[in-house]
Formats: sequence, C-alpha cells, structure tokens
Amino acid sequence: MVAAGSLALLGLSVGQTIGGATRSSALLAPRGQERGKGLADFPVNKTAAEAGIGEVGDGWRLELKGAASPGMSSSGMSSPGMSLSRAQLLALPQYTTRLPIACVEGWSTGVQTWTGVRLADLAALVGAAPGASLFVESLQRGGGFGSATLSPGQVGAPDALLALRVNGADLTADHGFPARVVVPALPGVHNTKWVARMTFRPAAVALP
Ligand SMILES: Nc1nc2c(c(=O)[nH]1)N[C@H]1C(S)=C(S)[C@@H](COP(=O)(O)O)O[C@H]1N2
Ligand SMILES: [Mo]
Repeated sequence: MVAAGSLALLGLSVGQTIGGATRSSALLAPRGQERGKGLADFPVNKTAAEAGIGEVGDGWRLELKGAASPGMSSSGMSSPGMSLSRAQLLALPQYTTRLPIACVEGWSTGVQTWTGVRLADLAALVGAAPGASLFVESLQRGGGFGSATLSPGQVGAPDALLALRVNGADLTADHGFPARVVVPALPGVHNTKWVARMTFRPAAVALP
C-alpha cells in the first residue's frame, strides 16, 4: 500500500514537472517572465537584475549628443549635447504607438501600447543633422545587448520612440525603466532598455 501510494505521488509530481517544463520550454516562451505586474505582465528578455541594473532614481539623466552635419562643422566635432531628466522628457510632446517587440529567439511581447518621445524630436532638440543615424547605449555594462545602432530611416519613423510608459503606466524596471527604445519592424534587440546615452551621428560622407 505504501509503495503504491508513493508511486501514485511520484506519478503526480512527475506529471506536474513535465507540465511545468513543457510550459517553460514552449516555442514562444521567453527566457524570463514578469508575473503579477498587471498591464506590464508581458515577456521579458532579460530582467533588470540579470542585467545588473540597480534601482534607478531621480538622479538619472538621458545624455543626448548631436552632431552638426559634416558640411557645417569643419572640425567634425559633436555639439556639446544636453542631458534631460525623466520629468523633462515627460514634458516634451508624447506620442503613443502600438507595437510588438519580436525577439529573434522566436517569441514576441505581443502588441503593447508604448508612450514616449519621438526619436526624431530628440534629434531635432539636440540639433542633429537631417539623415543622422543614432547610437543608443544602455546603463547595462557588458552583455551583447547594451547598445544598438539605428539607421536614419528608423530615427525618422513616426512610431520610433524613446518610451517612458507602457500600457498607461511607467515602464517597469524589467521593461527598461527609466526609458527604452521602441522601433517598428526591427528585431527586438534594437529596442534598447535602460537607456543612458543617445548619440546622433552625421550621415556617412561619400569619399571621392
Ligand atoms: N539593455 C538591454 N536592452 C535590451 C536587451 C538586453 O538584454 N539589454 N534585450 C533586447 C532583446 S534581445 C529583446 S527581444 C527586447 C525584449 O524586450 P522586453 O524584455 O521588454 O520584452 O529587449 C531588448 N533590449
Ligand atoms: Mo531578443
């Protein structure tokens, strides 16, 4: 009786383990998942803790650097740039876009509603030349995903945002608080989280 009972219990727990493992290895399952966060409860590629991001407080500033067009600046030096608090970013015109983030690993966040500042507006603010590309750097140190480059077309896309909010609430830490990039039609890896610095670079000059 005891043996049969243990066997039955074993069968039960094996069943549950298999169920759990099957769920977490499902094709569309992300590596990590944020739970119990209501509207922000959608897949996460890497959590803030995994990326080594501590709590980001009021001291955070977005460092923005522009670059005059090569023809206008013989030195080719970038403009001094500016730094913006989250409150200052929220005071700029806000745009909302409904976009999924699709990871090359084969899962997607599904369509979420992102709100923030247009990349194009940030480019204009810092005096970047038309046609500039954008180099985005995260607070994250190390790891392959701490920076990304966006083409001039992506910078100019009306749906390309530095997102501050998602689904009507501030970004959660795991989705990139205080600010993250969202761009349409690019692999998820371009949607840099925990943004620290954005550098607009002049369009490449064709050599003779
Ligand atoms: N700084 C940073 N940004 C990042 C990543 C990362 O590991 N570090 N992962 C990227 C990848 S591969 C994907 S698919 C998306 C996923 O966004 P999510 O975690 O909000 O779902 O974030 C991107 N941005
Ligand atoms: Mo990804």
